[in-house]
This record gives sequence, structure tokens and C-alpha cells, in this order.
Amino acid sequence: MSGDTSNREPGGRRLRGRAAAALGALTALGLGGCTRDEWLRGAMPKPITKDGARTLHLWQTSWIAALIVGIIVWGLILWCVVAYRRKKGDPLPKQTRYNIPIEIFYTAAPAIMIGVLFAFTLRDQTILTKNTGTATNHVTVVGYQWQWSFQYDDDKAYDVGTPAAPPTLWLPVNKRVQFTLLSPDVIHSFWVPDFLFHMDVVPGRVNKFELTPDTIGNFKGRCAELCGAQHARMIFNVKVVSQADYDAHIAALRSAGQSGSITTDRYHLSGTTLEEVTK
Ligand SMILES: [Cu+2]
Repeated sequence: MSGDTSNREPGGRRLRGRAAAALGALTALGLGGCTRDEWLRGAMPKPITKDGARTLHLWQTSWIAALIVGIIVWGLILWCVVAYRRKKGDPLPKQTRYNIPIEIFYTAAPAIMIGVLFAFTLRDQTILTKNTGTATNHVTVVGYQWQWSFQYDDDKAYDVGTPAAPPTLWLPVNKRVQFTLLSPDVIHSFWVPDFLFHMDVVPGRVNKFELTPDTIGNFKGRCAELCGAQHARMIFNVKVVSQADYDAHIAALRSAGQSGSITTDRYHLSGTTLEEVTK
């Protein structure tokens, strides 16, 4: 090493060393919070519905496929770097360009991979968004700026949320539920992360989907579509409970006067039509 570089090189190496240590610490911090189960789920929440397993499986197999491709690509890169590294005095190797077979290969291979991912996603999405008509519980969800209201269609009771008092969606366990999603203003998105599912709530359009909650517990719901200044306040609670607890809650809503169809100071729900309330 010549005299004038000896001052700079160790400094540069020290800096790289520190950067690597910082990156390592950050990664450890980020991954250290994950349990073994979370690792195996690829950081997905544990599904609380019968349908969620399919989404989780698609996610996990996509990761496995990506890792297999990654290992092959990283291995080839590493092999090239080590086996073909330039040694002292080596001349510049022969430069190759316009290798038609290789160009066809690296265009076709990713296209095939994307095609496979697309096909499996399409298959699962078609199954998960299918309305089978077998639901025995029907809930109309109104997403509006900026909260949610839930109407229990079969039980003729409802709950209206306000940003100050987020509502709770009660669902009896193991009962297939069909959600009808309505919006009187802008596009929202009805999202319960633990369902591993969300669907947009579009004004002027009636969106429906079904699922079967199979885990009793308390969960969180959110709006997954940036819908305005108070979008972040569109949080709600989900309670999956026994049929008896659900019935008691419906009785409580009714005795609080929240029976019939959702009526707020802005709209009244009539079937799947939101009628503006005029004062
Ligand atoms: Cu929203």
C-alpha cells in the first residue's frame, strides 16, 4: 500500500464497517420482534376466518417460489463474482452483446413466473370473492367520511360510529356472513387485517363478499383507502362472539333504540340505497 492511500483506506473501511453494523442491528431489531409462527406466516396476521387459510397459503407459496428464484440468482451472481473475478494483470475479457438465446431466456423466464403468480392469484381471488348465497348472517356496512356504520340486516338492528366513538362490529362465530358495502361520499375500503381480506366501498356501487369467522376474540378494523383528511380515524372494532353473546348484543342495540335501518343526520339506508336526509 502506498503512503498517501494508507490514511484514507482504513477510514473508508471503518465507515463501511459501521454502516454494516448499523444495518445488522436494524435488521435484528426489525426481525427480533417476530415469533416463529409469524416467521412461518411471512408476517401475515393469523387468519380468523375459514377463508383466510387460502390467502395465507397463496402468500406463503409465493414467498417460497420467490426464495427459490432468489437463491438461484444470488448463487449465479456469487459464482460469477468469485470464479470470474479479475486477477492482477488479466486483460479485459471478451465483451459479448446481442446474445439472442440469452435475451429470449431472460425475457421469457420472468414472464412465465409472473404468469404463474397471476394464475394462482386469479384462482384464489375468484374463489374468495364468490358470493355463494349460503350466508345465514347479512351485514350492511356503510363507510362514510369519516367512520363506519353496521346494520344487522337479519336482526333489524344497527350501530352508527362517530370518530369520537368508533363502532364495534359483532359477528357470531362459525356463521357465514355476507357483507354489503355502501358509501354515500367517496371510495373507502373495508378492511379487517385478521380476515386477510379487504374490499373497496364505492359510492353508487353495491359490493358484496362473504366469509366465515371461526375464531372468538377482539380484532381491529380500518379503512384501507385514503379517503380524506380524517381517513386515519376510520378505525373500528370487531368482536367475534358466541351466538348467545351476539343475541344479547342485538337485544341491547334494540333497547337503545337502534332498531330498523341505519339513520344518521346525513343519510337513511333504504335497502341498498342511501337516501340523503334533508333538513
Ligand atoms: Cu375511508
